[in-house]
Amino acid sequence: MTLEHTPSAQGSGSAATEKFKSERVSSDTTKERAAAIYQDLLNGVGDVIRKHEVTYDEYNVFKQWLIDVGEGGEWPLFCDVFVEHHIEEVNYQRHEFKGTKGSIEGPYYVPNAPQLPSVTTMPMREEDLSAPQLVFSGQVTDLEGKGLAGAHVEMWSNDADGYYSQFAPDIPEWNLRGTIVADDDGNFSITTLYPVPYRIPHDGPTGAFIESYGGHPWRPAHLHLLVSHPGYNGIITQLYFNEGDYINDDVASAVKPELILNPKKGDDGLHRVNYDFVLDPKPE
Ligand code: MBD
Ligand code: FE
Repeated sequence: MTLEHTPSAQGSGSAATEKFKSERVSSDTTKERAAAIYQDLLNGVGDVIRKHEVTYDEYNVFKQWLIDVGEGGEWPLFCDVFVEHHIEEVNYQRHEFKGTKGSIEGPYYVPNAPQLPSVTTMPMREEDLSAPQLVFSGQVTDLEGKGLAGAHVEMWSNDADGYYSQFAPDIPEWNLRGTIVADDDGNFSITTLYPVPYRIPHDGPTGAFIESYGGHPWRPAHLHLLVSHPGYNGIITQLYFNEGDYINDDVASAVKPELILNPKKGDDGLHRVNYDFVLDPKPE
């Protein structure tokens, strides 16, 4: 790892915050629903304070920490690591999807990654190419197993040093990012860096939070995916690797057993694995 490749939490955090702000989000939540959520939220905070008899010093450290997270641009990072898995599970169960299980998006998705053919190698730097490689192939189908021609498999992952392009300095813009266009039967085959465990940025307030309770900032090795086809519910998910470090101890609590791959190493040194994505039709 070279020094130029060491991004600070501040740098990756504020890049994630700038990206998030550009999305201009909104919600049509009613006043009644807002009141119910806020009451429960504040009552929950009150219960915790009473249960643990939180001190004024602890309260003031908390206020300072909230300020630090905002100034460091780490709210997208903190929320996606510690809160998003609840949101993802609640929404997944509510719609009773039958297709491939989703998982959290995390703070580092970038839309409109360049299109790549159905059989492709991800854009990689030399240091990524000289690390172990994975051939990840599969088919995108509907619930009946019919291939979805030209389905989009958007994939993004961290590099050999553990960093995401566009969220760390000195990495080519679309490194390890791409929109793979499946063939007429929905098939794809992607050669990529065999993912390595990833440490979330930990030199800022999110790291201080983790340190304060004696935790660790690691996520197991993972691939991020957004699989979509017109007329179908797009899925955001992640795939993990059997027996990898932190698979049972993900700081972001985002591993699901259905999403763990078991690649086999071939005589040519390449690891290969197959995984099919099943998309639910859009309601209506
Ligand atoms: C990541 O790479 C990630 O996947 C999540 C969920 C949070 C921070 C960084
Ligand atoms: Fe990630």
